[in-house]
Amino acid sequence: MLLAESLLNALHAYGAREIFGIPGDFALPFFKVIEESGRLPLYTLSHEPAVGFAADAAARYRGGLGVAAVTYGAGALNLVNPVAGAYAEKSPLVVISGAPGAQERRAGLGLHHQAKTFDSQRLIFSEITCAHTCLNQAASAPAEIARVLRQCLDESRPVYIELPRDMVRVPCGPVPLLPSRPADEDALAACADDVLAHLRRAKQPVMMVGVEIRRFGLEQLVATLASRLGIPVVTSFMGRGLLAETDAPLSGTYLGVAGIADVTALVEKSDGLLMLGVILSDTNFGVSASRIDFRRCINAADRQVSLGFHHYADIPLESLIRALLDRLPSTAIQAASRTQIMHYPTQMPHDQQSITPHDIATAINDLMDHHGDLPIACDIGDCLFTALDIKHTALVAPGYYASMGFGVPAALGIAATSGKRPLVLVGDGAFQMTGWELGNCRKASWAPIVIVLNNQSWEMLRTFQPESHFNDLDDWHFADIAASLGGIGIRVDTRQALHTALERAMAEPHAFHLIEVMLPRGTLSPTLSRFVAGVKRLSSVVA
Ligand code: TPW
Ligand code: MG
Repeated sequence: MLLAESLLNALHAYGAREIFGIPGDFALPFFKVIEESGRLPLYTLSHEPAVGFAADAAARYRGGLGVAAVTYGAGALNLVNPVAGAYAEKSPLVVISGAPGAQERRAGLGLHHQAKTFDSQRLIFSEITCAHTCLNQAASAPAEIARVLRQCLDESRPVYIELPRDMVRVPCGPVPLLPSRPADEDALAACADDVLAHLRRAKQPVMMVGVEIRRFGLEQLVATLASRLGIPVVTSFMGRGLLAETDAPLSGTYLGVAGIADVTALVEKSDGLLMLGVILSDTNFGVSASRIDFRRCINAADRQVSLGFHHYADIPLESLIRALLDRLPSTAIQAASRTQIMHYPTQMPHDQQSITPHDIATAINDLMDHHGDLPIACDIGDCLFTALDIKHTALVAPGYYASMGFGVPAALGIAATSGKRPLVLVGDGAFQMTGWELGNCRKASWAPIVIVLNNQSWEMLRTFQPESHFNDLDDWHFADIAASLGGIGIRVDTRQALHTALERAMAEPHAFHLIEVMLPRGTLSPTLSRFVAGVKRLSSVVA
């Protein structure tokens, strides 16, 4: 077997289902093996940031590894931002970069795409990945690949594999399939007992779920745990969309002062907050109405559990949840305290009024009520706050690292890995960054429905600094580019036209639809208005 074939087999065995990439001469030999082996489908895109976002989103949506394959230097270094985002938001993204071979490294010349030294690139990636390796020896390659891929899954963070081009066709053995690193049984038992005792003492326990429960494939187990415990469940902001495909009794999404008041009160008044896989970030907790005392919470994330002043190391989330389930009676408890607060606006009037972000959410809810749920890929900007008024459905979004440009490529990742038709919510500023990637839909038969919230503005920035004119963007007429990219574009500025465009998109599923929604500058979603007010209030307290 060739080394590249070993690597591809291992990627598949550890859970990858497709590869996104852009080749270069240092990567051409590997891409040849990808194509000719047919082991995993290869989707080429137009610019490496989109390759990273698409692979990341495929991993988030499907669960399991996402793969981005690129060339050395100019290719790989274009991936730094998406990989940093995947690190921050715990997505198991495997970066495979081509690289110079051993002989050319010895030639004494500076090689094209070389930044500083041959190792510069690997060192840069070492900062934003949880494991890295250079496959420059056939004998150790299988063990190295196994080590790195196991770590990727165990930590649910990106890893970096450098593949020198002269190693691609070297004979190599198969890669062992390593099981995930187990917990210490005694520590796990003590921890689970401790957690249950803490919950039993609490008068108002609440469960908050975060992205790790999807990363580790635990949504169904968590839904069962929630029903056996009989306590209310909320998602974190980053966790929006979690449990949507289960029957877990969700009360809503916690967003402090920016969120629904009842959900905020539920979380902040709890004396037993059980956080499962939640990232302790400012976007999740920075706008709390009354500060949550994390020392009084149970926090299980990053293979650790802390509660009060007790700390348990090396406890995988799945082991903890299974240990808790083992200790609970198998019947669901119908708790009187269960509160179902989720609601979403519906029935947008089909009239000649101009459109607000709230109307967009309402129109999408109407669409899903009629045609069934669509998975959503969302960018950063008011579109993400608008998404909070949309029915709770599967969602991928950069809610913490907050890189613009994520939404469109993420939808391509969802489409590639699931075959489903995603809905994209993206602002005009973010669309300027990666919207062009829609040109890759036709050859792959993807047909996302893309809603561009065109306020001709970096509106989120304007909310913080209204006096700055540089936040004004020009009017680019995005709908007009759709036809040349192989899709259908329509610009809408009334609620009637928005409704008609969405229905048409559902009726014509064979091409992407770009619905450019014109919004007057300064029209914000209700959640962004509350978020901005909250942040301003908090920063004035700090100042
Ligand atoms: C890669 C900083 C955060 S929000 C924003 C910027 C520039 C404006 C977004 O404009 P858009 O949406 O997309 O039109 P809206 O609703 O605000 O009008 N560069 C990157 N990522 C981020 N987050 C920024 C800059 C930013
Ligand atoms: Mg905008």
